[in-house]
Amino acid sequence: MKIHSVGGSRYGSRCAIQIGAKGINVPIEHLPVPFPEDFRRKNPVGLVPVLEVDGKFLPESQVICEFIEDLGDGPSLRPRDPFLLAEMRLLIRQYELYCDPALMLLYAPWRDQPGVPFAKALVEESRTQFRQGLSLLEQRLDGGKYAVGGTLSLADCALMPPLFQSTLLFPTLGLDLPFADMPLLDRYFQATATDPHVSLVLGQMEPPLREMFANLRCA
Ligand SMILES: N[C@@H](CCC(=O)N[C@@H](CS)C(=O)NCC(=O)O)C(=O)O
Repeated sequence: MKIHSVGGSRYGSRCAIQIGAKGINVPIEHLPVPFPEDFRRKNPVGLVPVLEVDGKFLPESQVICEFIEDLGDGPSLRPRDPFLLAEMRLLIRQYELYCDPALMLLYAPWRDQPGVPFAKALVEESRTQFRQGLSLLEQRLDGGKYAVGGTLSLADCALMPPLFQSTLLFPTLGLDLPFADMPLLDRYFQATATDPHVSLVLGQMEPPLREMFANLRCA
């Protein structure tokens, strides 16, 4: 079993935190960018991460994470309490539905035309939408170190990589950190970033992201 990903990926990093926390041996191989021509045979959508297991390919980071949990090896990253489990899934879903599209607003055109400066209005719109999504998370967090239940869960695996990415992205474009004025989210981010499994993966994300963001400019 192995995972195909790419350096700095906020989605691949979900699986990386989970794998580290469970102490299991699932190698994560980074593809060159652009991806090899035959990659779409593994995932027709053309996105990483993809889990390769027994010659079969499973895309979508959250599906991969849930599959790895279902295998049952290592400590569980899902709360036992049904309500906390639902809370964990809600935070992940709220992030995906209401926060991540704001980042895609920026990344999608840039992917087609790398190096082209972002329009200032687009950057501001992206940050505004991102903050609107984050305010939903702010309303649900309980002020604890981790997102739910006082221990590391799949919610932290999903939330921490993009929050970290946003702390590098928006300042690079001359804008303030997107959640500095959201006390629970800011405290959550600072506290969970000290978890050793999270901190290791954020540290691995940083160099490729800094390299990618070095070319971002705002027109
Ligand atoms: N919903 C997907 C999103 C995956 C995704 O957007 N992956 C990015 C890397 S962070 C990617 O593969 N980008 C390559 C491209 O857009 O060409 C998941 O959760 O796995």
